[in-house]
Amino acid sequence: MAATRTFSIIKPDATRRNLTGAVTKMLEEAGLRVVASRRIQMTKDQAEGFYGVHRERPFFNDLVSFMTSGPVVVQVLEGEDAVKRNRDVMGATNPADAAEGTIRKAFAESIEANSVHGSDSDENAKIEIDFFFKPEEIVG
Ligand code: IDP
Ligand code: MG
Repeated sequence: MAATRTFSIIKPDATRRNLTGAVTKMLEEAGLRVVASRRIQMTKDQAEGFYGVHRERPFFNDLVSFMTSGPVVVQVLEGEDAVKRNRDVMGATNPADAAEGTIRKAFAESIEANSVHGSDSDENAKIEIDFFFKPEEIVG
């Protein structure tokens, strides 16, 4: 099967605890390759745009505040069935439900501060990658 791409964010709760390397190691051990990476301070506009699908959810404003509360690392990951592979190693949204061996089980602080984002479909992966990266910034 051909390699595909997905989009990942190491969230502020993880960068604050200096877990960028630890999270990336788990992604790599799951068979994903970092083909683009940038550490940024997300603006309110960026966070609102990125999470636009959640605009009507009760936690939207808190989520935007959280995602702009510190640096994040935006990454493009490549591997076989990358979207599913990444979702599997991330674990459930709520760390209380996350399986052993997943990033959220190991590191997440709460259902909100859950250490990582990962695209949920190939379509959204493309949209999310394009939101943060130019084609020439992705080197596989
Ligand atoms: P996902 O990140 O596992 O795909 P989504 O439902 O897409 O989960 O939610 C996006 C993000 O919004 C979550 O990762 C988490 O940071 C936050 N979030 C989701 N549900 C809740 C909630 O019930 N309370 C607070 N924050 C939430
Ligand atoms: Mg999601």
